[in-house]
Amino acid sequence: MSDTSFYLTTPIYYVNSVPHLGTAYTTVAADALARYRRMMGDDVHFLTGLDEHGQKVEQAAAEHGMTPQEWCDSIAPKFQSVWELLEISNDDFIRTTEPRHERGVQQLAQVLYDRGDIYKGHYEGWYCVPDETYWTEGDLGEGQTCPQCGRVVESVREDNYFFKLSAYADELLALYEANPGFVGPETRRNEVLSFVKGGLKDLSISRSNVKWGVPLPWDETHTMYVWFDALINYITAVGYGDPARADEFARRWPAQVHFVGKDIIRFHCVIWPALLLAAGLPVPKTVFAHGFLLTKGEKMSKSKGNAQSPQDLVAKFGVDAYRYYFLRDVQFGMDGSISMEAMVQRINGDLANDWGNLCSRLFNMVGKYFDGQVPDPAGAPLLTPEDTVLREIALALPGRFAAAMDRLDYAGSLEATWDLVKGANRYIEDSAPWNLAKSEETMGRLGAVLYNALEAVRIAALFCAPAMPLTSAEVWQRMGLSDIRTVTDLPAQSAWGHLPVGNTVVKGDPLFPRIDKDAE
Ligand code: ME8
Repeated sequence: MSDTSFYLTTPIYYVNSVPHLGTAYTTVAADALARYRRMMGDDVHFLTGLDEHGQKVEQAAAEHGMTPQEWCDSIAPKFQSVWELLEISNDDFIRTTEPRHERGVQQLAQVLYDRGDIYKGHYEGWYCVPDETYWTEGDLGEGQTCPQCGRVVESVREDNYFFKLSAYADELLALYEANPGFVGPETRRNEVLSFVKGGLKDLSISRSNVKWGVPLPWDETHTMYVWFDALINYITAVGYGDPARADEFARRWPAQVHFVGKDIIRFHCVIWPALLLAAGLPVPKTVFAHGFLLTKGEKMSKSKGNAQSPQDLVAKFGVDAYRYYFLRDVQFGMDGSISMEAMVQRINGDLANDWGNLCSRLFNMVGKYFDGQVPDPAGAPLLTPEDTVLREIALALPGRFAAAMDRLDYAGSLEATWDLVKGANRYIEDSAPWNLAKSEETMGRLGAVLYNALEAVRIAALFCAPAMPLTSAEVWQRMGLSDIRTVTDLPAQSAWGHLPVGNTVVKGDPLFPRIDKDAE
């Protein structure tokens, strides 16, 4: 394992809801990066988890006649099982009600208190319970509604403890200036900059009327504001607050990427780094905020009722097709419309026709012409122009893929991969193996053509693996190769000519059955 720690996180999701397309979107995207970095040999640590405290959870539990802890315990397995279904390869799953977290949160609060960054004050203003966010009168929409979610806010009058957020504005601006990659994408960076330049107010970090939370260590009549508690999960999960895990914390922190949606950018790009700066801890390398998934005119659910859940879509299309669609069809960082039509089109076009069909017909020909064994390309040593073109596409892919993934441009990374998939299909058309098979004299060339096409498939499967781990593993297995999920040397593996001659190739069932449009 390499020395390079690559620590990445998703938001910890509220337990007032079960996993849905939005939370699954962030989690799948983070998973694809985690898988890619593992393939690059990094020592990856991928964290997701649950945000279990606060007024909203207190209320949800009461509505269901449960204690808050019982409520959380009933929701947590639902997240874990959906993440398993979606092949999420998280290394840890943190719940903010765990002692390891509560201990660390209390420690951080105490550090800030001791440094004089927390003081007691009085809060009078508005609070949106679903968003767990404080608002001032001037922020509100018509009818005293939350400017973010549009729901009616509550009036709050409490003695609270405040964090001196306003004192960190200059340091935050210096941070954004010195680290242009701290907030991504660029549009979000501008939003954060103008927010901070507009002036920061101190932040209430405790609630005296909410019982379901971590008590402040110096005043147990207050519980911590749920966002203060939640943000700190990113460090408590990797050992902050536990002397026995000091080495682990030093190795893992700071994180490489926090994946978040654009709705929670201020918490992650303003409050979180200010808390870390105040505590004298390093800030994360990047907070990347993706856009919202939008369903045009309820297309996802209209005809089929409840097709909105990840489970329903996976049952219909399979997990790899699900993951591929969201990563390929929505430009990561922008809002994106999703629809059943677009999903079926991607599955039938890119997956069934281009990729699945390439594997089927190629493996079929190897079975038919070479008894299911990888032929020796040495029978036709000369490179034709078609051979050269195919190899060049394959040689360019690792660099193009890496550049796209470094920008978290999943669509771009898959587009680069599809150049090879399409190139291989074209290569087969142009080389017409079925004609070469007609004469003994061209059998050498036939072997070379099939070898080259198989090699393109082997390499394409490698680059499909972060998005589509199951089918890539299946393709490698059908080619007699090792478990693709154990690859940690992607650059070496993606060099041309690794496919062993004589490997057994089996055709198998279609990787991606075509979806009958009328059935949808
Ligand atoms: O905010 N499109 O949790 P949450 C894309 N507990 N992504 C979406 C989405 C949509 N329509 N809807 C939700 C919280 N998401 C806090 C986080 S972190 C310290 C605490 C995704 O359950 C997106 O990542 O409301 C968004 O930021 C997140 O779910 C909000 O999840």
